[in-house]
Amino acid sequence: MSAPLQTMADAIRVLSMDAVEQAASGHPGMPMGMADVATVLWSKFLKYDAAAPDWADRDRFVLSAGHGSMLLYSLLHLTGFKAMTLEQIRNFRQWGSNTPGHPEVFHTPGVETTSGPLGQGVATAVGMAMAERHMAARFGEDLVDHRTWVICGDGCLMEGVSHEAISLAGRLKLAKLTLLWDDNNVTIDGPVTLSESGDQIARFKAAGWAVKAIDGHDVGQIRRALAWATKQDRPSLIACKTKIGKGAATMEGHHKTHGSALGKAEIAATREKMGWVAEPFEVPDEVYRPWRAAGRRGRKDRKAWEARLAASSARGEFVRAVKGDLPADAFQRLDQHIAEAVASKPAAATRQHSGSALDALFPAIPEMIGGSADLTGSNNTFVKNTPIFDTPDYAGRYVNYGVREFGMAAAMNGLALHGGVIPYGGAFMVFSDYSRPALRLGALMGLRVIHVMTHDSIGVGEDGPTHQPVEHLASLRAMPNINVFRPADAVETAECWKLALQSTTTPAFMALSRQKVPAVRTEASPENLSARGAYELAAAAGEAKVTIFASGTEVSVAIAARDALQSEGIGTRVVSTPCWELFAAQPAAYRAQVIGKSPVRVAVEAAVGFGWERFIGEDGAFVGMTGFGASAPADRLYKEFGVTAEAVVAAAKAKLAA
Ligand SMILES: Cc1ncc(C[n+]2csc(CCOP(=O)(O)OP(=O)(O)O)c2C)c(N)n1
Ligand SMILES: [Mg+2]
Repeated sequence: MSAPLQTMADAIRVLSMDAVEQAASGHPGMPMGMADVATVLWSKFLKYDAAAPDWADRDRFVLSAGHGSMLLYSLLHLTGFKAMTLEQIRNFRQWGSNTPGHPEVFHTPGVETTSGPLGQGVATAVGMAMAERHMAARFGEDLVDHRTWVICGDGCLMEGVSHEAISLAGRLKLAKLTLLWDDNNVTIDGPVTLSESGDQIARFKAAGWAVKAIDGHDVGQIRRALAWATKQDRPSLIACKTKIGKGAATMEGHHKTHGSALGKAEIAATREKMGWVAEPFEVPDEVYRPWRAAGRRGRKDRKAWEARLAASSARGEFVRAVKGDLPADAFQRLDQHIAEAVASKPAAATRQHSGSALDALFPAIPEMIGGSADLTGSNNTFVKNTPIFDTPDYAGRYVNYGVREFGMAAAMNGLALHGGVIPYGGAFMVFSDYSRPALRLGALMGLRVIHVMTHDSIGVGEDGPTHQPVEHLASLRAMPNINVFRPADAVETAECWKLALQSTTTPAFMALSRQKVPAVRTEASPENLSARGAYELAAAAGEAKVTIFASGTEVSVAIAARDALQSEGIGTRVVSTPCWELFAAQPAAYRAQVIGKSPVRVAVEAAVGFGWERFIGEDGAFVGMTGFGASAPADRLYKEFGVTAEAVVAAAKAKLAA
């Protein structure tokens, strides 16, 4: 290895082992092992400008093996990202630092995605590469022309989501995506061969990738491979044969370097072996010099790009889309659609209402990019005549994600992270279990991603309990920073779509029905009532003795129960609860008013009751599911499981009599 590059890579090694030692926690092995590959990438190939971490046309670098965060933090520091000071490296993993245990996007400038849950970074990067191709098709390669580079480990490739991501990327021929696999034959428990006998290279090849294997410590080979990757007409895998903890005096290649500090003696011996004389957290000027030059390498490109943008007729639209601002007239047609629905009172499944809302939104918001995990017709996610996103021109706005719920959700995170697009994707709600790790990461990152989850209860009917969510609403309502919308009819569905698009830092989960429901919002409202999360839909005639709370398809059940109770002179109000999270964010006075003071409170939802105490208190009655569903027509299931107006009336009367 030529002296300067070797020294540059050693700087990563030393910073990483010292930071982990200081924190007495972290992962030195991976940063040390991939230091050579990362050095060549960040000094010769990656297009970026350390002075402008948010430059829209930068290459994206994803550290899917997030436990190797010190690799990324070292790179950011050495190349001169202002926020990544030595002080931050010194405070690795400490409270208030921007050097958390695993990389966190929007927390640390230069970090492109939160990573650490292995495999997901690969799938997220696929979304970024998709967004790049789409934006390039929309705005031209003068404005959008960058690559996505990923470093992943053995663990990432063992995870199932890697399969979904790799096969989708191969099918879509995402040529500007390159995966650098840290092929070190080590995971925590020992050699990879303990649990793996597959052939990764053959696997990638089979999925349509260009593949190459190199010695990940040979600078010449690394250089040639990276140059080769940029010339492929399909995504590329470079298997980088490395030694974990490369450079460590005695522990090189040992799985123990994966996740613990090397210890004082080993670090001293390693410094000695490297000929590294600087103190911990000191980097000699002659090492900074080439690194800082690397950090400035992209500046000229960036300036030229800025000039092109300034001169471009697409500038306004480009800047707006990248900022994430909606077009001025985004909701014009949707508002009209709401007014029409109030008048025409359409009875249909809420998934169909969602399709109608999309018909009004999709043409007005050109950055929306839809898709579905192979259930397009069932999820009502396709707007007629939309071109499909596909090779070779990628201008299409609908993605055939295939049967890949997790891969789709993670790719949507990547699309949103890349910016300039607003992704939504459909699946059966029960399979949110498959996409859940990406829902969680999207919520943690605070991304505007819209999950269109249809078939939201036993209302699925004949497909039976495997396809009927019962615990999903409760479990998703427990997740921070995700809005779980369960609209009741056409008007609420449109309102919820509007809220989903307006929430720039919170993903939306739309729980939509398979079965038809009557309209419940039959009067025009000057405000978006769903924005309150819960609101009084029907007041009591006379004094309110009973309040019935319901969401989605059970709102009409609540209305029928109210009619029955009122006909017997029992004053009853109905509260619709399309989004608990938004309700929780309302002022206390509003919440108290909506919950009201009626002596009896009943909730009805075709799901488990977990969590409903917040509306009905400990003394309330819950009408819903207590276990899994069954296979039968939906009407029969509602009767058999007792999710009916009669059951609500009986529950209310029992409480009144108690
Ligand atoms: C989904 C997931 N499961 C488990 C972990 C815990 N974990 C972190 S690193 C690791 C081993 C990864 O091995 P590899 O990717 O080969 O990394 P290396 O040891 O080579 O650095 C595991 C199991 C995780 N971060 N994410
Ligand atoms: Mg490994």
